[in-house]
Amino acid sequence: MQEEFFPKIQKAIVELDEQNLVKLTEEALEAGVDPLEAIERAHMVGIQKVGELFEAGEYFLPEMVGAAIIVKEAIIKLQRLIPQDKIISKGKIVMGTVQGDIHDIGKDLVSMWLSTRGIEIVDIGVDCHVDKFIDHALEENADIIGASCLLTTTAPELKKLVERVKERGLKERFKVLVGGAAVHREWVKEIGADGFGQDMKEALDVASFLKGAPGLEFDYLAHITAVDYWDYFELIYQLISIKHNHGLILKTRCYGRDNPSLPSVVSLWRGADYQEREIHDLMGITFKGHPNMKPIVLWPGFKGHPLRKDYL
Ligand code: B12
Repeated sequence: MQEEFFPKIQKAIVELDEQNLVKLTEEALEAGVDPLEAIERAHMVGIQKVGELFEAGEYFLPEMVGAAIIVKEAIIKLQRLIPQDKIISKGKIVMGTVQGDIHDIGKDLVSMWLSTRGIEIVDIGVDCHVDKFIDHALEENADIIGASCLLTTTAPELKKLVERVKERGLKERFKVLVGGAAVHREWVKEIGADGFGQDMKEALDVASFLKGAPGLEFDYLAHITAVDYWDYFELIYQLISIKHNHGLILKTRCYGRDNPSLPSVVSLWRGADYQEREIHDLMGITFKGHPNMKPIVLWPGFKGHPLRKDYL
């Protein structure tokens, strides 16, 4: 089973066993593991575990540096294997890590994820002054500024960035998207940033959700459908911009068969209301934040979800 590779890869990262990491990653790919899934479920979890050990005082800086190096290398190799989606061609994001912070694995992963969706990335690196973000966004004629921040001590830089964008009279010109371990959703609202990404998928959601970003403006959700791949469910959203006459297919996955769930998009597109309810009936996926998740095609008391592979 492909699943077996994930804990083994995580263990190799925690043990800083580079040779084994390379070997297991190669074996996983040969066994048909999707590169993006490997990154999300093995490499990212492995490096988080190293962080937990560091926090618990069991690992020290050299271990964290060692783990970061081998994970970055593995991710770079995997990244080359991910097909680039050319459906969107108009979005451009300037992406960097805030001043005082040199963590770049998360920033690079989010960039990679967005670029697989056709969004153009301008990477300005780490330890970036707020004006560097803005100057590059202007020079590159970007639509979005993306800032990563992992340290609580540097989190005020994000607030500064949002304020500086306003001060320079560019609030309407750029959307500001923030993320990283030091950032929390509630706080993001408070500082007035336009979007927040907890992880790669959310970053994609947020970016796509930025219906207002010049050049994107996906104002119409044509339909949502779901496919049961047994190991995961794939959700497919077909978005259209009536204004620009372009379209985008957004795909995301959710794992676990007991209680799979995803955020609802009803607050963005009213049309998602019935469609999410239908998917809930037929696939048993719950949409968090849906205003009324009651059955739509099945009758009360109906057992199971008829479009699932395990439905008999
Ligand atoms: C690897 C690592 C390092 C490496 C970084 C190497 C590199 N090239 O990035 C090294 C060893 C250099 C390092 C140094 C330090 N680190 Co460090 N590090 C980590 C560790 C273990 C993993 C970070 C990581 O790469 N995670 C994997 C990625 C994929 O996750 P992520 O960054 O969160 O990104 C995801 C999301 O947050 C989101 N995202 C991220 N950015 C963005 C941006 C946008 C726009 C969006 C939408 C989304 C988004 O999407 C990503 C994918 O899902 C974390 C532990 C942890 N749990 O985070 C500590 C951690 C962040 N480090 C910590 C500390 C304290 C330090 C040091 C101060 C240690 C020291 N005493 O010197 C220094 C600081 C150096 C500096 N000035 O920046 C603390 C921070 C504590 C805090 N609350 O402030 C942590 C949490 C460890 C801990 N538990 O104590 N570190």
